[in-house]
Amino acid sequence: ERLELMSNSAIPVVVPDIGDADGVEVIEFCVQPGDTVAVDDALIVIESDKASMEIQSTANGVVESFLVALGDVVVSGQSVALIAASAAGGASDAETTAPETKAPETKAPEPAVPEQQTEMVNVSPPSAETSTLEVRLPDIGDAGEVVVIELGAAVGDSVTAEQMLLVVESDKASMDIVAPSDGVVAQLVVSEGDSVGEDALLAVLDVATSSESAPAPAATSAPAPAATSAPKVESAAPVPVTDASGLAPPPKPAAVPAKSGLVYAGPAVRRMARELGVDLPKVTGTGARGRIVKDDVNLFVKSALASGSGAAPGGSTGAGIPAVPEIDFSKFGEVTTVPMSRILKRGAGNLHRSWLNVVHVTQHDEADITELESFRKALKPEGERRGVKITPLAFIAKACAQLLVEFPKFNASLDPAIENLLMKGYINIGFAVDTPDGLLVPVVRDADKKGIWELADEINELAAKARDKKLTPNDLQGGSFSISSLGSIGGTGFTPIVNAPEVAILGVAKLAMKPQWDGEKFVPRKMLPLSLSYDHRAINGAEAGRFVTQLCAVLEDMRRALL
Ligand code: CAO
Repeated sequence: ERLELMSNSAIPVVVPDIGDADGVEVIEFCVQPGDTVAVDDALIVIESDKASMEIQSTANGVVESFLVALGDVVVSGQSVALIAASAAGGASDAETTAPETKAPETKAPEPAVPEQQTEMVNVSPPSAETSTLEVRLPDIGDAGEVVVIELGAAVGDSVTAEQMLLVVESDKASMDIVAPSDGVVAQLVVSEGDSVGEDALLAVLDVATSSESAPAPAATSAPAPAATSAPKVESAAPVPVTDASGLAPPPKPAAVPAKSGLVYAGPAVRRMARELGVDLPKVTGTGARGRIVKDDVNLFVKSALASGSGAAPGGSTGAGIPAVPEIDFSKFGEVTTVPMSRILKRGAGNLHRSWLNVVHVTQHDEADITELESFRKALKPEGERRGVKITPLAFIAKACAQLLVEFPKFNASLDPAIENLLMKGYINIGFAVDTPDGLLVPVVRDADKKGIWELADEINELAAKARDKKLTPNDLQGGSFSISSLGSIGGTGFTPIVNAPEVAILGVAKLAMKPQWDGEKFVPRKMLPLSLSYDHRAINGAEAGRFVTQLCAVLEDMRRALL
């Protein structure tokens, strides 16, 4: 039926000779119907569990339609797409016919194994426990010669059956060459960049023949016996797709080396990654079955550049974080651009850095501050006389300072190597101040040595300076613990972001009158929600639980701050 729909000028693109594979899956469409393509442009990617291949256009023109869907199993010679050839750029006869008639290029003569390497193959002498197994390049269809683009194992490595040993690539396909059995790599006959043809000797494995002992690593220094003396246990040449279905699932991660065995990418993507210096195992694949597509590599490079860590970041922070797509919001309505203030921009950078570095956990609790609130209200007239406004924050800061003496880890920092805790002999509490220009965190120094009046006075003064843009750098430095209070605004709780390199921050939400069970009946109590975010690398959950429980106890009865 589909063929009936073909227009006269439509040129079918067929699956080329794919070696021994009797069926592989369509995993990606590289273009859409209607797209203009040129000869050799990738149209579709097909993949088995060991090889992937791009099917390229055989004509210049426009993609009229695809004759297969994602997930379809295809075979050699099957038509997969129709190209409406442009007048100027039709395909040649040879290109439009099925590959059976497209004479495959003469197979590469005997594999390009240099003489010296041939000798090396035989240096692993048979022993009572081991024998050798040759790994040769399987039938590669009409690819001619392929290039070794990646080595996944080194001489002396123990490998398991099906583990990737190396990856070869033609201009259209890449293929994992896997170990045919468990063993030890005795020889790697090829290096990255070598061109090899079908049946070329690639590697030699020492394979245990005794069930008791694993094969010893290759004895490369052993004298080389005659070639015929190395018994060939079996035909070791793996083939691209030998599964009955041809649709075996991707190899299990455990069976492949971490370096490259998890990489699912077509030849064009591999080439692109090599050109850009991108380490493909670090790229998250968004294609079918986690396959890496060109967009993934682009995104990886973009975000690596955005984080200032280069295209091939060696695990530096921020690498590989997918960039948020840029959207033209004006498509949806009016948009006005408002420059961010310097404070906002700097705050954003600090918050992002903390967010990415700190292993955040937040411990929540509620403190019964009914008595504390009565006490605070009772102090108000005195506060007016002193000219000091006294809010719950001064008491919370006092209680925290007390707790930080008791739990010094919450006042510490991690050293950059994450090998030591840097314990501080001072307790300086920063508190978040909301200003029209953004968030500022001035610091009350030596909070543990100050009384409530002094703390309240200093908090008011620093908050006023923050709002009046009068804070000095000194006011903003040296904090060892932070408090973020949204109590005057509202909310039942929130998860504050640790102000790294500090390791803990207390979030305070709005107190609420709540029924509490006093053992006999429910009584109305003023409950203050507290949320302690902490860096789990420095502090464990039990410690955080104890800290917050004790903090509640102190706030419930401030006399404890004297103990
Ligand atoms: N529950 C109920 N009421 C509270 C409260 C709480 N947890 N905390 C404060 N209040 C009350 C105060 O008692 C005061 O009322 P009274 O005058 O009747 O006593 C009123 O709310 C206003 O307090 P305030 O805001 O003037 O003072 P404060 O000490 O509570 O807060 C400051 C000072 C600077 C922390 C605050 O002004 C501020 O900027 N908060 C925002 C902090 C912020 O943006 N955090 C988020 C940062 S992102 O993590």
